Amino acid sequence: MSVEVLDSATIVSFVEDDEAFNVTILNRFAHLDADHDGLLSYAELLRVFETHFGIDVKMDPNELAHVYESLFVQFDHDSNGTVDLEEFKSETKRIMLAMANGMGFLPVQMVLEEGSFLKIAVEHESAKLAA
Ligand SMILES: [Ca+2]
Ligand SMILES: [Ca+2]
Repeated sequence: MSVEVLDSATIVSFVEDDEAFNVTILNRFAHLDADHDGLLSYAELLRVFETHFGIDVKMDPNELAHVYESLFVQFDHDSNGTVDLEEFKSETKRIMLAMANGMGFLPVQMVLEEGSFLKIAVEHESAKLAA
C-alpha cells in the first residue's frame, strides 16, 4: 500500500485511454476468474470489492455483505448471476467515473493498494507526464 495524491483528471484520463484501460480490465478479469470459465461469480468478484473500491473496513460484516450483494447486482447487468467481461468493464468504468465526479477539482490523498485500479490510474498519469 502507498499514499498517493489523486485527482479526478487522473482517473478520467485513465478510464478514457481505451488501450490502457482495456489491458488493465482484461488482466484483472483473467486474474479474478479463478476457474477460468470466462465469467465472474459472486465469490470471484468479491475480491475486487475488497481491494479496489476502498470500502470502509469498519463497517459491520452483515452490512458489508449487503453492500457487496448490491454491488454485484449492479455489475450483473443482465441478471444472469454471473458477470462477463463486458459487464465488468462497463461497470468498473462507471464506478471510476462516479468516483472522479465525487472528487471535484481538488486532489485528495488516498491510501492505495498495489495493483488496484486507482493505483494503476496514478501510474498511468505519471507515465504520461514522464513521456
Ligand atoms: Ca469464473
Ligand atoms: Ca451477467
